[in-house]
Amino acid sequence: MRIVLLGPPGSGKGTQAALLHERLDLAHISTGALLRDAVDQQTELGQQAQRYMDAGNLVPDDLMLGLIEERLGQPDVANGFILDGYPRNLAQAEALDAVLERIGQPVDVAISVTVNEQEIVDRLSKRAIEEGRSDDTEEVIRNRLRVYAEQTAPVAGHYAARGQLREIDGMGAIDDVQQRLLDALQAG
Ligand code: B4P
Repeated sequence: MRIVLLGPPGSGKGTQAALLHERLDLAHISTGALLRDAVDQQTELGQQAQRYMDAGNLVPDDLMLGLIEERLGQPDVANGFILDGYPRNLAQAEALDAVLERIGQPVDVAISVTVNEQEIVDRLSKRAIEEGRSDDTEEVIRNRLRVYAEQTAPVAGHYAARGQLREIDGMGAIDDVQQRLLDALQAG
């Protein structure tokens, strides 16, 4: 199965994708995690991406396309995948369609995880204390939410137009959200 997970920062995409990866043995492709690795290793991509991430802005599409194409070329993708954090704007959604068509692995379903704004701020502020991620400060969280509303929210419409979008409630306990996700995947 090939799944796109959509949702604002803090909606639990990364958390849910990791659980789904264990349960269904699908490749978990998190562009945020790939970028953070590149920053840690100070690769050329990491050096270019860091300032965008630290400000809570999207990393330019051309850099992202190279990264996602390389990841989708790896052998574990043949078993299916969960895309967590990509696509994040309409141009990325169209670029992804083209890459997936080329490799014969089109998206089956897009799941949008919804949570209210106060919950997002609470979760990310908690993570800031626990993990110290440089983009979890209050000002940057606010910008990430703005970028999400302007650029990423319209991506849901891209999948809805093809009848591929399902929505789940991301509020409540992690296991409960996972169960809703599994139910949505089984809903056919
Ligand atoms: P991401 O790594 O995707 O960051 P995120 O949107 O905050 O989501 P994440 O998956 O980490 O958090 P989650 O909701 O699971 O991106 C970081 C940056 O990379 C972006 O701002 C951008 O600059 C760049 N980037 C990434 N992809 C890009 C792309 N395609 N194009 C351009 N730029 C890109 O979890 C948040 C917290 O909530 C966690 O601490 C978790 O433990 C907690 N949580 C989860 N579920 C919970 C629940 N049910 N109850 C309580 N807490 C919960």
